[in-house]
Amino acid sequence: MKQPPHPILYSFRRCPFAIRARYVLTYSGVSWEHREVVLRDKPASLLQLSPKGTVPVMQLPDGTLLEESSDIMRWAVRQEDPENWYGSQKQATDEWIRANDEEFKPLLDGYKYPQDKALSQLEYRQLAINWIDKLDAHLANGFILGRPTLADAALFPFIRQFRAVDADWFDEHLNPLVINWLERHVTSPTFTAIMVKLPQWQPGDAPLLF
Ligand SMILES: N[C@@H](CCC(=O)N[C@@H](CS)C(=O)NCC(=O)O)C(=O)O
Repeated sequence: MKQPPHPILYSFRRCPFAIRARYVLTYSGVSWEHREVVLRDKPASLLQLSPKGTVPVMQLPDGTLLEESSDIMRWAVRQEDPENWYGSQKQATDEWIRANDEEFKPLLDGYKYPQDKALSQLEYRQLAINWIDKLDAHLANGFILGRPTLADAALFPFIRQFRAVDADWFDEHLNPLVINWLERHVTSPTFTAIMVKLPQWQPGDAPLLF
C-alpha cells in the first residue's frame, strides 16, 4: 500500500532541541521520515533547505519548512494534542520556553564548555542552579505549570544535559522535585522510543519512518 507523504525531520540524537521536537511529535502521534544527521558532516540537502545548518529542521509535505524546534513542537500539537499540553496556559508555556532558550541555555553552555568563557565553570554552574531553583519552585505538583504542558517537554532535555556534566553532583545537590521530574521524563516510553541509536542518513536510503 502506498504510504501517505510524511514530514521529513533532520535530527541529531543527543541535541536537546531535536529531542524536544521528537518527543512532542511522538506525543502528538505524528509520524515522520527520519534523517539522522552528524553535525560535522551535514547533508547537502539539509544545507540547501536550511543554510543556517542547525537541527532539528522539518519539511512538511506541502514544502513548508520549520527551522526552529519550538515551531516543530507547536506544529505537532496543532495536529493532535491528546492531553491538552498547549490548549491552555499558552502564554505561560511560551514564557518558560523563552526563558529556557535565552537564559538557561547560555549558562548550560558555559558549564559544559567553560573554555574561553567569561566566567569559570563553577560560576556558570552556580548561575544555572539559581535558574533551576526557580523551576523547582513550580514543580510542587510534578509539572512546571501544575499539569503536563509543552513546557515540561521543551525544558527537560536541557536539564538532562546539565545533569550529564556531573550526574553524581546533580543527584546529590539538586532538589528532589527537579530530580524526580527529570527522571519521570527520561524513563518514559516516549523518551526511550526517540533515543534509539540510528546510523547517519545518506541520500538514497530507504525512508526510515517513526
Ligand atoms: N534555535 C534552534 C537551535 C538548534 C541548535 O542550536 N541545534 C544545534 C545542535 S543541539 C545545532 O544544530 N548546531 C549546529 C552545529 O553544531 O553545527 C532550535 O530551537 O531549533
